[in-house]
Amino acid sequence: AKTTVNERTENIPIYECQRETPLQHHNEHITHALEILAKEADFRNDDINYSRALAFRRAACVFKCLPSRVEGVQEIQSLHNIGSHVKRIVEDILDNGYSSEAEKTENNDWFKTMMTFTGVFGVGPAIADKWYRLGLRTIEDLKIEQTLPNKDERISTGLTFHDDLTLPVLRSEAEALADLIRCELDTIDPQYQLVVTGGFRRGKDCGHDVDILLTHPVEGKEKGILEDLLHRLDRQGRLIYGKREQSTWNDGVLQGENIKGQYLKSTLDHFEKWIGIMKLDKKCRQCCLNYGLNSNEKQQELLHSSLDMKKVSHLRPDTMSHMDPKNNSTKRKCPSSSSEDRGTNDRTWYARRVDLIVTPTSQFYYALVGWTGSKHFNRSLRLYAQKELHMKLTSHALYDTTKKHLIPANSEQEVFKNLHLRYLEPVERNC
Ligand code: DGT
Ligand code: MG
Repeated sequence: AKTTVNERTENIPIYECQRETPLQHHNEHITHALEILAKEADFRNDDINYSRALAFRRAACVFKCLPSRVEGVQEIQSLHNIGSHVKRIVEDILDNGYSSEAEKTENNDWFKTMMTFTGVFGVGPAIADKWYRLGLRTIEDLKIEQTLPNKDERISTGLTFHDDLTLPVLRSEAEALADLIRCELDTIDPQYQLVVTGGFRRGKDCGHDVDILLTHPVEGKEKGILEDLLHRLDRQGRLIYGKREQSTWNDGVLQGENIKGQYLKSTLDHFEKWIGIMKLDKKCRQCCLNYGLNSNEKQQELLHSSLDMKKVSHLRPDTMSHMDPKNNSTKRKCPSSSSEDRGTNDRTWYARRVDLIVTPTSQFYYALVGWTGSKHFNRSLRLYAQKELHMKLTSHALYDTTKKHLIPANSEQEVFKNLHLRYLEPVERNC
């Protein structure tokens, strides 16, 4: 007999970090609407809307881990984190094929403009809203405005390379970039280690940036690596823009921060890092037939889907370091697309957003979990650690607030074990 979604999902655990959330799921028709509404609440940028955004995201996460497509509202009666508002939205989608509320939001002038403006490197909701109120609506408006408030060097660079930076970074580009950096590290000291984290590690095939974690097996030897590496990359003419932040970590940091305070909301950490824009050869851009990226139309769709780049990601895999691009027979060159050459015909490279994060080896596995994400998965881990274990988790460490000591980890599995959680592969952390 056919079991209902309800019967199969009664035991869905409360915390997202206790569930497997795959990249591809069965309820895109529902999560897409909820994520638009979450985004809209994010843009409103205050405490009430922070909670609203969270409620939409938590509901979306439940739908992402369901074993099949929801066909009737009765199927979701007993699920966690589905409030009356979300039920109304789901009902609307099931009755009409779409959510009128999400559609209205998507067509709203303010929302559309906020999406455009926050897509510029260096621009958050507060600045985007300020520009909207000045009557600005398009990237062109921003480029020609002589006295654009809050415009700094970062935003100027973001505007200059906006076309490049809204062209999703493909897995092949992340691999090429990692190879390039690994090559430099090897000449300095082959013991340096590098991992591509972020969405690529969770199996996405494209993203908005490349997140790279650097470490050295001897504690302390990681210091200075960033300066050396950046110097070498600069000499090769690879760097367009970047801001280097010094490490602000000390043993007091963890104990000092208010456990009920901002840290659940914030993704900020204390690692030495470089947040910047690099040049990457156009030829590194290879997409896969399998991923439906072979038509111009699909590429256009991808270009404009800044809200949810992972939609085109159908693949699995884990750490890039285990992937050999040469052996991957599904790879091929993308067909040339006018969109890919928007104003870049005269050059051989694209500007790509890159984050380089340096971690001491003793903090590496907590950093790896933190920088693999997803953001919502991290939030769930931290909330769970705090509420259920009276522990404080960050990208640096796990701190037992009762016993007042740090709990070390020598693998990602150990991070989960220390948290008394079943281990989840990176590809299962897509909530
Ligand atoms: P993407 O790049 O659009 O494909 O999506 P993600 O999932 O790679 O997101 P991204 O690049 O913003 O961040 C990667 C992960 O690293 C994400 O799960 C949260 C984490 N993260 C980002 N920025 C920070 C930060 O400043 N501090 C800490 N601790 N974590 C961060
Ligand atoms: Mg990323």
